Amino acid sequence: MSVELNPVNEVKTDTAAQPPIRKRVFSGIQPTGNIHLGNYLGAIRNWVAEQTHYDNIFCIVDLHAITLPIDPKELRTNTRQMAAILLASGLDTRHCNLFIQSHIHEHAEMSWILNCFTPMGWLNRMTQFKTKAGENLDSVGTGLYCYPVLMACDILLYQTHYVPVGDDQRQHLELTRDLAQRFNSMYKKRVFTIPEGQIREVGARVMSLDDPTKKMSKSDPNPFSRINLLDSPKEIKQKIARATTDSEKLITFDPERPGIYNLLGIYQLLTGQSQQESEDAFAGKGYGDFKAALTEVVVETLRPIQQRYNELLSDRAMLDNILKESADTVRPIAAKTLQTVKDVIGLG
Ligand code: ATP
Ligand code: LTN
Repeated sequence: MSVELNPVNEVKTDTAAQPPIRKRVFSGIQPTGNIHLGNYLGAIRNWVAEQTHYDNIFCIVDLHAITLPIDPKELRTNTRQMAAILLASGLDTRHCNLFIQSHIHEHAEMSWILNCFTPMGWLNRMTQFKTKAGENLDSVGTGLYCYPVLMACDILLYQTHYVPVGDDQRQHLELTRDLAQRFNSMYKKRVFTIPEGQIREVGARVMSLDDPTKKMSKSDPNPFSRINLLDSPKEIKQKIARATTDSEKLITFDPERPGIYNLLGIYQLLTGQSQQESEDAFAGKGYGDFKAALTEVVVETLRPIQQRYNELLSDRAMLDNILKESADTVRPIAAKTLQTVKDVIGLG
């Protein structure tokens, strides 16, 4: 029996305005706290903007979050907070599904299976592992090493077509595609859909405010390196005021000047202007004017998100219900793919 390319078609009922079968999108985000403007511009905002175009599945990847030490209480809190932030940013569960990874046990089970099919050489090449393990190569858990395989399982379980992520996930996506192709060709069946990354050119790499040669990151120990989505207007003002620039005066997109390039990029993305329009807005002006304008744009973008976030978090039962409904909706897709994999390799 050959396996269908896209075994479970639709999660949501299509409306008349949409083509009958939409392509499936899957993406994930770790509930590790400190969610920042890079996550918003590189990932979340794109998920929201395109949520009506696709059959979307978004996942809060708590199994990934335990690949580095994390306090249990903090993990549980972060997971709900992440759900609230995503919904407050505009994800609408009438158009997409949003669930917690550990609520669908197929992810962990598939992960064991695909670990057995992943050459160590492939994982040895993963740069994120090297960065995150740092000096602790002998003491980090093997989960951190196998992290990309779990990510591949997330994607492949749902027969995903597109994976919208930031630039830092490029290598993990390649591994996912390689793994799917290898498995399909080993068993001469199209068990997995081969996914494609959706990495937007603009916003895919928002840089750190204090060191604009590094990406803005949740795990950077310096809080002044990022603007968190839940920062107060005062914190935003302070962080932008301290952001690294240079001694030149022009407010232009000059890649040789990474500080202003990054800040102007954030301004451009949040205002929806072209590069030229953003440069024109500050012609003849200095950093003071520019930073004040950027502060205002960031504060005004985050204000409604923060307001809605607080409302959502105050109704924990409703939030849990949304997450459960989504998990119940998508679980059969994952179960079907896992069963196919087990059948093909002879388990059971
Ligand atoms: P960490 O830096 O601690 O690994 P993170 O900030 O990369 O965490 P994730 O949960 O791993 O956060 O990423 C969530 C999404 O945000 C992913 O799609 C990722 O590609 C994107 N993303 C993360 N950082 C940036 C950034 N600086 N610019 C653009 N997109 C980003
Ligand atoms: N590794 C990703 C998070 C992630 C993900 C996924 C993204 C886990 N599973 C599946 C896309 C699809 C990260 O750290 N940003």
